[in-house]
Amino acid sequence: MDRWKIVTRLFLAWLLTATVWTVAASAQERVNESLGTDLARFYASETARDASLPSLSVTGELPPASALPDAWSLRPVFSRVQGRAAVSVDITEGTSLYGTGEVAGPLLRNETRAVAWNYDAYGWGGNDMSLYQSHPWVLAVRPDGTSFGVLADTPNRCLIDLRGGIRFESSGPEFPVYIVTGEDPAAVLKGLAKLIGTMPLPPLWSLGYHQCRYSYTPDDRVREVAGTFRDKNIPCDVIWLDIDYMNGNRSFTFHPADFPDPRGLMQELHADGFHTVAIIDPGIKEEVGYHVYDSGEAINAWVQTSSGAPYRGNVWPGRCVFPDFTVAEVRQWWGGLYGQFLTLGVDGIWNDMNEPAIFNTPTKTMPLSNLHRADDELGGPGNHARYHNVYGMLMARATWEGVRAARPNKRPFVLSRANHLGGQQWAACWTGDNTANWKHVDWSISMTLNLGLSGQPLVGPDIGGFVGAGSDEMFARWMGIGALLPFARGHTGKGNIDKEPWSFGGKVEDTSRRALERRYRLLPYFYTLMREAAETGMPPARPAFFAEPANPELRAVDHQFLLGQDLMVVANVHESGAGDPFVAPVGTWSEVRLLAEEKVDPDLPRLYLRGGAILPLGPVVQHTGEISLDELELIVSLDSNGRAEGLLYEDEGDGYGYENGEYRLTRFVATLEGDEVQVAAEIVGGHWKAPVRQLSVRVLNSNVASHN
Ligand code: NBV
Repeated sequence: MDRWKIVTRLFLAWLLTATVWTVAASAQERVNESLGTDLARFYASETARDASLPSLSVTGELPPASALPDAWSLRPVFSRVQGRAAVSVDITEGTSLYGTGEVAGPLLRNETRAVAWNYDAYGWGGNDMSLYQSHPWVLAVRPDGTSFGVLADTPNRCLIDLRGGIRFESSGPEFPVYIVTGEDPAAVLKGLAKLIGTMPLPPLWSLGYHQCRYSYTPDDRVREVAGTFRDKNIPCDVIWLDIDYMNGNRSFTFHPADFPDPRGLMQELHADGFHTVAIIDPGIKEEVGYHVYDSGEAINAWVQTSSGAPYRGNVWPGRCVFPDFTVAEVRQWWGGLYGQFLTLGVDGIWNDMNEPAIFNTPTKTMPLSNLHRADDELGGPGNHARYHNVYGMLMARATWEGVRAARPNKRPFVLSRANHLGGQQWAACWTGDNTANWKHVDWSISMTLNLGLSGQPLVGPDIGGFVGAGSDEMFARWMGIGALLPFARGHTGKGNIDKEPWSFGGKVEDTSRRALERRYRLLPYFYTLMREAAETGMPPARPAFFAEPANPELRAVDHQFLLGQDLMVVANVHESGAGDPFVAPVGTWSEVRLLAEEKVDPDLPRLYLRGGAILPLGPVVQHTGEISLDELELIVSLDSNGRAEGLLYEDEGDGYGYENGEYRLTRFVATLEGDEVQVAAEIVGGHWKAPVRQLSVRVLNSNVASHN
C-alpha cells in the first residue's frame, strides 16, 4: 500500500470516528423536554440550556419538564452555520405554513423568507423581509388538518426560512425551541397562548371605527372632522391625534397655539361620543427645561453607547435620547408620565417609531453595540442586538402599565407600531405605512390573519392607504374590508389627499357608511370574539381553512376570512371584475345581510353564516356609547338537523367588573319544532344584569352554498 493510501485510510478512519463521536455526543447532550402531551422544549445542548437567558416571549407559567417520550416525532435539528445558530424542523408533503408575524404577501407562507427584525419600513412592499414587528413563530397545518407550531425563542435578529421546511437562523446565541402540537390549527393557537399569554379584553369603544390622519391640526380641524361624522351619520368612536398636536414633536406636550385647550377639546369630543388616542414617540428631545428630558435625565434613563454615554440620534424633535425600557425603574418613570397627560382627557395611546426608528444612521436604528442596562429578569445588561426586537414591546408594556396605573378602573388601549412575539399583552397593532394600491388592499387581509396566527388578535391596516392617493373605488372597497377586521382605523400620510369616508364623493360616502353600519351591527359578535381572544388566544379574524382544516382548497384562500367560527367574509380584492368566488367549507353557508333593505353593493364584502350558527346583532348606532343593549337581533342559520347555537358576551364595555363576574355569557339554542323555530337562552356565565330588552329573531332560509 503506498503512503498516500495509508494516509487517506487513516484520515477516513479518523473522520468516521470523529463524526460518530460528534453525533453521539450531541445526541447525548441535546436536551429534549416534555411540557405536557402537546408541548415540548428543545435545547441544542446542555451547555446551551445552562447558558440560555430568560425568555422575552415565553412568559406563561409552564408545567414542570419531564423526559420527552420516544413517540414524540417532531424533533428540531440544531446546527451552526457561519457562526449563526440554526434550527430546522422537517415538514411532510402538503403541509401548509403560516404565521411569522407581520409579513407582506399572501396568507400561505411556504417557500417564503422573513427576517424577524423590527424595522421602519415606510412604504413597504412584497420584497421587504423585515417590517415593524418580529414574531419568530411558524404554524404548520398538515394535509389531514392536524397541526403544530414552532417557536424560536430568541429576541435576536432571526431569519425564518420556509423554503422546503421550517428553518430559523439567528445571529444571536443558541436558543431554545418550543413545539406545540394539536389536532387542528385552533388547538395549536391555544397552545401558543399558554406560552406567550393573550391580549387583555379591550374597551368596547376601541372596537368602533377610528379616524386618523397625519395630522388633524389645529384643534378646529379635529372638531370639524368629528362634527362631520355626526352630521353625516357615519358611525365613529375615535379621533386620533398624530404628532403635530405636540409642541415641536415633544412627547407629552400639546402645541400651545394649535391646541391651546386640550382639556376643553377632549371634553367637547367626549360630549359628542368620541374618544381620542394620542401618539407618543420614544425619541425624547435633548433639551434642558423639557420636563420629560429633565426627569429622565435625573434617573439616567437613556440607552447608552458602548462607552456608557447617553446615545443620541435624530428623530422628529431633532437630537434625541431614548428611554431604556429594559429597566423597570425606567418603565415606571415612563408609565408615570401618562398620569398627568391623561388628566387632559386623552383616552388611548399610540406608540410609534419604536423599532426604534432613527433618521441619521445607515441601519435606520441605533448601533447594535449600544448598551441596555436590563434587569436580571430580562437577562441582565446586554447590547442592542439582544434588545432591539423587544424595544417596542417593552415601551408598549411601560405605556400599558402606566395608563392602567393612572386610571385603574378603565381598560388601557395602546397601539404600537413595533412589537414582538408576546406583545399582544400590551398593545394592538396596525400594519404600518402601507400604500394605496390593490395589492395592499389584498394584503390587509392576509397580514391581519398571519398576525392573528402569531398571537396578535387586535390588528388592522391603514384603511385607504398611508402612502399615495388610490382611487374612489379602492377606498370604498378598503373601507368595506377594513370595517370587518378586528382593528378598524382609517389613516393617511402628511401631504396626502383627504381620506375621510366622505372625501371621495357621495357614492363612496354611502358605501363607507354602510360598511361602518355593518361593523356596528356586528359589535355584539365582535365583542364576544374579543373575549374569546382574551381567554384563549383565538384571533377574531381567522383564515377560511379554520372551518375545515383538512380541505386543501381552502389553504391558500385569502380573499376570504372567518370572523369567529360562524361568519365568512368574502371580499373582492381585485381592481376589476366581480372578485374571486366564495370557496365554501363543508356544511351550509347562507348569505346574510346585516342592514335593513341592504342591496347588494359590489364594493362591500359578502357575508355567509355557517349552518348551525346564531349571530347576535346590535342596532346601528353612531358610537358605542349609544348602545343601550335593549335591541338585539339573532340571526339563526339552522344546520341540516334543524339546530343552531350561538354565544353572546356582554359587560359594561370598560373597567374590570367582569373580573368579578360582572358579565353575562348567554348561550342561545335554536331548534326546529315542526315548522316553528324555538330559541332558548341560557345564562352560562357571570352575574351581570343586562337591561330587559327587545329580542328579535330572523331565520335564514336562502342557503346559497352548501356541500358535504
Ligand atoms: O407620526 C407620523 C407617522 C404616522 O402617521 C404613521 O402612522 C407612522 O407609521 N409616523 C409613522 C412617522 C412618520 C412617517 C412618515
